[in-house]
Amino acid sequence: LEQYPLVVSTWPFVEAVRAAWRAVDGGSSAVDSVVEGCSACEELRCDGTVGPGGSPDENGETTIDALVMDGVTMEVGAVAAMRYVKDGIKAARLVMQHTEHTLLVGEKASEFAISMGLPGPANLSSADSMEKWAKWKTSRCQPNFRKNILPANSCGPYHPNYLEHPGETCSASGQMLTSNSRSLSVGLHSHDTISMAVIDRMGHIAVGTSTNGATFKIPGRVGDGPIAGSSAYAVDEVGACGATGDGDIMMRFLPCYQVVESMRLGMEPKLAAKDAIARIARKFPDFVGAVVALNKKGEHAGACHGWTFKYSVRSPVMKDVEVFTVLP
Ligand code: SD4
Repeated sequence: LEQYPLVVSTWPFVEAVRAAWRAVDGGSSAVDSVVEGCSACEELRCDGTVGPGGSPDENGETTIDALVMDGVTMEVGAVAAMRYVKDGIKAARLVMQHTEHTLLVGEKASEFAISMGLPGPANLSSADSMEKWAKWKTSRCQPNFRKNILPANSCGPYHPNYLEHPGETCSASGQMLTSNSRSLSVGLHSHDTISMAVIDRMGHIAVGTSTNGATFKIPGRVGDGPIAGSSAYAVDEVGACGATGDGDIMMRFLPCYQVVESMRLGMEPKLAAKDAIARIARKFPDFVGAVVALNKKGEHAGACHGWTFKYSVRSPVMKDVEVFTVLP
């Protein structure tokens, strides 16, 4: 079939798409190609928000959320808030292929990954992540993910117990953050998540995601990244979806499950993507996020809210990866 193989990914993660394309064009399965693609992103530290050395949490530690899903078997493997191991997507594949489970978390996920042969324990901090964190830690008004804790008209420096250690009253230079400026300034100042779908030569479909999650998150926070149906979803007979954005909000709506199920009922990718985003925006008009939808005909489309979204595609009729821009 001329429309296969096919690779689609959130954001202009061109090298990652090329890596997945090389694999799938060379005959690898959809699952293995998606792992190749997301691994490339982890190694390249796409945007400084995927793989080792990316977005730190409140304590300055970088952790990894990742997921892989096989659209043929509906098997899923995922790791959440994984520490000390660089290879998020490979750890997710190990969970899928070598356990009866779907999701492992934290240090136990790391222990499993290492016991199965992945390198570790490794330091996931980089000069870049440490510098970002140090700046945040010492800034006068720290944007953060807590709410209903700060005394009115005050903010940072961050302390876990604001009630005992009230923040300073902010001058003109600092201000309390609304939820929208929070997403923009805390978690989502860059692209944050690779969510990739691959259709292989057999026409089989798989998806994968990898991310450090939200920058300066509360330690232990798990976003949409490792949640099937939220950051990604694949159903062999229908198509696939990848998502990126404010995971704390998006994971309440399972937008990728919504997209695939809408396509199953006959919606075009564009309408399915727009509908999934609109459902979230109706309740959370300030949320920032996007989805990319792909059906089995190889038709793809994106929809976004609160930012301009780009996604990348490589198909047999393209000479190289092409980047598509979606306006809110
Ligand atoms: C998260 N969804 O952990 C990720 C972050 C992201 O674009 O995708 N940003 O919330």
